[in-house]
Amino acid sequence: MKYADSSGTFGLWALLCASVCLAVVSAQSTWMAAAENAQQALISKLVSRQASQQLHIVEVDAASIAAIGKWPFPRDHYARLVQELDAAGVRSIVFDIDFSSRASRDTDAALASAIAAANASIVMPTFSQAASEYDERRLDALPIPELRENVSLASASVRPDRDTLVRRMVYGTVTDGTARPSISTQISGGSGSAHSDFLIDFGIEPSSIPRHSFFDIESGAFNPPSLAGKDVIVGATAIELGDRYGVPVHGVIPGVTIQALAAETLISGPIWEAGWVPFLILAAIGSVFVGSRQTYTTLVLVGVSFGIMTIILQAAFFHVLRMAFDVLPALVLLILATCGQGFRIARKQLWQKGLMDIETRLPNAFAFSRSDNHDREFLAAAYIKDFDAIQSVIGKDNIGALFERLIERIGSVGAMGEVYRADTRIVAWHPDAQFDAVEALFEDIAQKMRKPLEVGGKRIDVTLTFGVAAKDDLTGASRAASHAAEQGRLWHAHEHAEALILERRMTLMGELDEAVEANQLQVVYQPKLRFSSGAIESVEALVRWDHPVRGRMRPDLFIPLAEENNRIEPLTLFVLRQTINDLARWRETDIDLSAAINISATLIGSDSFIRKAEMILKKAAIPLDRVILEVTESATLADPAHCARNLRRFRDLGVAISMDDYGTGQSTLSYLQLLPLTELKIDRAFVQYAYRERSDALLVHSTIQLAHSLGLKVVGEGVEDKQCLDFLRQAGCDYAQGYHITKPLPFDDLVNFLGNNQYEAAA
Ligand code: G
Ligand code: G
Ligand code: MN
Repeated sequence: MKYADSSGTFGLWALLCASVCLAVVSAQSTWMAAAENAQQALISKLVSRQASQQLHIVEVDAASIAAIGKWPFPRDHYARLVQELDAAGVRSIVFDIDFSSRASRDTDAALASAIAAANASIVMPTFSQAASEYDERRLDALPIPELRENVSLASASVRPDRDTLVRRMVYGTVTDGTARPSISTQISGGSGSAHSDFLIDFGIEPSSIPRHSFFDIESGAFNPPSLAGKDVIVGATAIELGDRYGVPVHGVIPGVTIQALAAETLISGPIWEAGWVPFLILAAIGSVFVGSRQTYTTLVLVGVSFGIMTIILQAAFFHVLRMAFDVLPALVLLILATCGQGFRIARKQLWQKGLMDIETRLPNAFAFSRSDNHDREFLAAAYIKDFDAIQSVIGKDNIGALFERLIERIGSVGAMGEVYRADTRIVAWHPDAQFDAVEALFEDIAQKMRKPLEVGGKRIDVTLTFGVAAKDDLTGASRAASHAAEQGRLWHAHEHAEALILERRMTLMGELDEAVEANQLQVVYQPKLRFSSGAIESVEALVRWDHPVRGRMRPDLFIPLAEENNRIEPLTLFVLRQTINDLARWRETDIDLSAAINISATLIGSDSFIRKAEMILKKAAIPLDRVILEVTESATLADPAHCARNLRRFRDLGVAISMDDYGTGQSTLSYLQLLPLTELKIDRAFVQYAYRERSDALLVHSTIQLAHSLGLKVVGEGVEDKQCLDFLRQAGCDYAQGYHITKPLPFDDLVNFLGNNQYEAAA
């Protein structure tokens, strides 16, 4: 069943466009930014790492305040701190402490002279702040002039994002027309343009930055070599000093720690921000995969793995290459694609449910209406007789199995293609057959249905009737099939189909007339093996039609038509002439055969035929006892007495008379007495399985007895295997005919066949 699926690529494009729009909008929107920040924080957490150990923090902590007993510290404490650190050989001392106002003259001087004496480079902060709460002007707070002399100045400003978290740090600021580096730029010795900023790497573990208490350093209670060559940043960590900010991952931390983390970030090299495009492209590729999943399980599996892959890749890029990406648009695209595909799977399943018969899982009438039948010739339907009785025997649960077996059986006759359950008790299909072959097709199927179906451990007899209609007319075919059931006929054609069949037949009959003249008809011969001599003494002539368009046609496609349309006489006369010619040619090569010609019952009553046939026979250059007439049609003879008289005229010429297809139809016992017969052919339906079916065996045995008692020879037809042949021999049958000996053969092939004695192998 086909399912329109052009929405696939379109859907993908729509998704892509949607997520690009989303990415653009997300750059503006607060909550999208918040989501992006949250996931980046997650990445930082995933890839946490240690600080470089080059940078140490000297904390103005609670212990130092307690020891010194005063805040702000008198400046001589800073002087001692500078002296101690410098003596330890630090490379630089960076103050994240405000020196913009005077303390006392002598302590300020003490600090100034300590700075002047130090070898280490000293950095002091400038803070940019609002002039007052509602004043937009920004003032720059610089250290007092005495302290400023021997230090570098660096900006210590920290700028939280709108959600109050600090994520970024500037490379520098311009205050009062002077560009100044930020503390972190100053420490790392890097450069960058003022006002442009960078992401602080919160993957660096703050606790891995070495720390010292202010008072311990001032009082010399530390290990000086551990600080040699290091950079030291001095700042407040005591909670009561309030210099604290919220950051991602680590919560609220002191401003000095933020400065340290920013510096550490630059020491490792700044993070390159690669935006949202690369991962969106990756997600687009992922969406193609997602979009081709057909089950929920694989869909979720693929969707989730692409999501996880995005996070892992991003973490890897961050950790190894120090690249940060915006992945939210990509994740949104993946989620949308997964949901979208999930929706499509659901829709498709629902759709298929609507197209499927629940009991049998066959496509239903609705499915038929959606299918395309353009290249089909016609539609056939089979109606299951006594369906209710069958259902009550096998149970509702086995209906599916019943249809399965049934379709198997019908399918063994000819290809069916898609089979639909048109109705509770009707299946429909487009036979792989020509219109004029429907009758033969249905007869073949009916023949196959004689054997019971095995369903749920029970043997069920199923009788079918058939209907045909135009290729797209399901109702017509179904009605025709149930109509046939009501009428007790094998099949029925819906009106339109009937007209079509009629038309086809008429053209076919016109063609048959031409065929006789154009030599398209051929005669092939099927040998009969004589048991008593083990030799082939007789053959049956069978007509073939090599149709220029339809190829070789089976006689059952055109013989019944010819009979109905008065074309059987010329055809039969043709076969008679041809067979007599061939018999004469065989005799020239010393092959002495008898040949049987099939004569339709309708012809036996025809005086015109009898006259013409007599003429041909009288002129024949062969002994007429080599000719056998096989009376084929099993229907009642119109005027049995008249027919008997006609046949006697042939008998009088020496021609033998055979009764074909004995055991089927109306070939009644009375004919055996009435007609001047010499031979009886038992129908293959009884012969084929007589070796294992008791009732068949009984009929074969009694027919042979009866025939012999009437002085008739008996032929067993349709011998397809050795068991069958052996059975007939033992039953006292006189001749055997069938594929086991050979199929019907053209003239030359038969000569070869006899020459090679191939039949002996069969016997
Ligand atoms: O093998 P085969 O498919 O040829 O035979 C199919 C049917 O056609 C058989 O029933 C056979 O008797 C019949 N048939 C074959 N040839 C002739 C013929 O020349 N005349 C008539 N009336 N029937 C024939
Ligand atoms: O008797 P009648 O003319 O109906 O039989 C001839 C038909 O039987 C032809 O169609 C011929 O091809 C067919 N036929 C001959 N031998 C066999 C056989 O062994 N098996 C089957 N199924 N058909 C056979
Ligand atoms: Mn025959």
